[in-house]
Amino acid sequence: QEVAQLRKEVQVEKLIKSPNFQRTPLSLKKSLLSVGSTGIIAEFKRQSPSKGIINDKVEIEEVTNGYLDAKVAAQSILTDTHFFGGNIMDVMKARAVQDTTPILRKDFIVDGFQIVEAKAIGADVILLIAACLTKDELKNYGKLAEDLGLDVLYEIHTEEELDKIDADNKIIGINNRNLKTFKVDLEHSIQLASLIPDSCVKVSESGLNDPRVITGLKEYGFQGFLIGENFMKTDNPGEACKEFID
Ligand code: IGP
Repeated sequence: QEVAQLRKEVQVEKLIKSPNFQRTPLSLKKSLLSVGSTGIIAEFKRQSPSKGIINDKVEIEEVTNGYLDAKVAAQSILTDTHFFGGNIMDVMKARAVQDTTPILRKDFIVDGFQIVEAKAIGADVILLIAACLTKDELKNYGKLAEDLGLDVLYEIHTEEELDKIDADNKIIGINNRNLKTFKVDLEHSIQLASLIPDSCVKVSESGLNDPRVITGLKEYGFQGFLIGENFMKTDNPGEACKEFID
């Protein structure tokens, strides 16, 4: 155990020396509040546990350029390999292409190391999933990210999960997909929206496949919309994204 701890410390030493670690991260909150158009967070997702392979042809660089061309508010990139076929290189490659639009490192964060790593690979934002973390972990990881200058997207799916977060001035994402059953229900966004304090920025996540749904969700105060599959299932995700941005 001591060896493992030591190894981790050595790795952290290395991470903080990477050039991206010196860079000032971009703010997701600012981006969502300032885009004059629909605040789309467009995701790069090769595969998922519910759908299998979604797209194994497109490259991260071309998708990044396409999303930027569509004027997204932010990019989301899955770095989980086991379920989503992603990796941290995808974030590094996207960062090498653009430094104007926030990048969310999308992963199951269960260790502070992953947060330091997120900064080192050039991400601006991390995801903290309330279903996977205790109240203390949410607080401590949130604080660590904040200290590093990273924004946090707190993801919830139920009212109990919302209660685990000190929900003031936060970016809160409501996942319409149940992570255990994979069932998508937009009612999650609609019902939980009213319970989230006005000081927060509200993001609706998953299963969004029609611009009219987005128009509807704006009525409930949503300012961010996280969309993956609907774009990634096409040959040209950036082009598909344009239809959602007015
Ligand atoms: C995107 P969709 O249905 O548009 O592809 O969903 C995003 O919301 C989804 O990938 C997601 C996710 C997550 C993946 C939301 N929260 C947590 C892994 C872990």
